[in-house]
Amino acid sequence: MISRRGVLLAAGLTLLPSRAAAAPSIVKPLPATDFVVHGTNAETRWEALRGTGSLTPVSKFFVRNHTSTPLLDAATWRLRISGSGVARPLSLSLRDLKALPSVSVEAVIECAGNGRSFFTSQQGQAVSGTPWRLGAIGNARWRGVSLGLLLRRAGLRPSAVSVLPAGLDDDYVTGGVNLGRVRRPLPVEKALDDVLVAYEMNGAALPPDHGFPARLVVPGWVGIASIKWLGSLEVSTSELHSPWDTDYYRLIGPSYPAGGTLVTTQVGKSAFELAWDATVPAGRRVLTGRSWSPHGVREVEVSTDGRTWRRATPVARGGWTRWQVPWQARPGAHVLRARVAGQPDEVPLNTQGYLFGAVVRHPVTVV
Ligand SMILES: Nc1nc2c(c(=O)[nH]1)N[C@H]1C(S)=C(S)[C@@H](COP(=O)(O)O)O[C@H]1N2
Ligand SMILES: [Mo]
Repeated sequence: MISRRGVLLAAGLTLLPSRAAAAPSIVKPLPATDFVVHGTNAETRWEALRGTGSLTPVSKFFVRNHTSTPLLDAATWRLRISGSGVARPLSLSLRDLKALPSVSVEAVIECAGNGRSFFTSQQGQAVSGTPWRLGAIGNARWRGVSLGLLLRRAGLRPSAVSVLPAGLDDDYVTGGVNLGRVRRPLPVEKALDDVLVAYEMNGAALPPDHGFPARLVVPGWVGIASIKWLGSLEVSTSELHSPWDTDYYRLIGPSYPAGGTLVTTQVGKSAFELAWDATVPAGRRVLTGRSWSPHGVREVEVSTDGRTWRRATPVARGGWTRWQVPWQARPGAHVLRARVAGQPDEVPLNTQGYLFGAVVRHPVTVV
């Protein structure tokens, strides 16, 4: 791995203090018009998606880094597949990977904690973790090789049960404890279903912040499953674990069993393409937004008066559904709500603030 500083110095660049101070862990520019920075992470501003198509431009795609984006050398990178669950361990170069049959899928990647801040601001509950609003999601077209194909090439044994993908970013150290590489087990059934080892995002090579040269894309599951900067896949005939399934990504709270419930799939959500606390001029407007759910989106409903709901008109479908609805905006303070089937008004507390699937109350001032 080449260090970021080394590359920047070699390229004769200087660190821009403004950006370096904002999120030195992320390589791409993070203009304040497009992102809200939270420590090593950056969330997309929903108003910045207005006028963009269904695919989130890479320049606006949220970044969730446990540490820092590593700058990996494609020429020396290898993906290693090994463990008791495979008969023929593999070591693939990027060239080897690209020589295999590829598939492309449009899918969102969404952090398990997307919407977390609303546990506090809407439900008055304290939770730990990055206080995302709804911008820890992006939709892209990913191209790569089916993980099932790779596992079969490695001689997957019928007795294999777990696959543990690990990233090549730095070890994650928290509270003085080194938890090692970011890694999180995947059951073999999901690994064989629709998971990709992706090397392209929206038709170009994966950018450094999103996993160059290759990442996992695990459709429908929380973002942590989609390990970036993929370096190895351990395949095992016994259950594999990591802190990312034993300690994190568990629903823990009064309405969950002791030890918590493991988080795997995401929950449906909806968002308006409006600034948080937007101020808009009075008059006839068209509200635009997007809804998404691992179960698909059939119908989206919008409420602009706090009481009644009407159907939004779908504009485009895919990884998420874009929709619009007319609104006669009258001066004053308003709360806008949008929901896809199954979104409740409130969700039970979990202390790490995952899977906030309740309807978000979006404040807007009309002048
Ligand atoms: N190696 C590695 N993979 C990772 C992470 C990470 O920090 N390191 N973060 C995970 C989390 S929590 C999320 S939500 C997604 C975010 O993907 P993105 O940064 O491309 O939007 O990547 C996942 N894969
Ligand atoms: Mo995440």
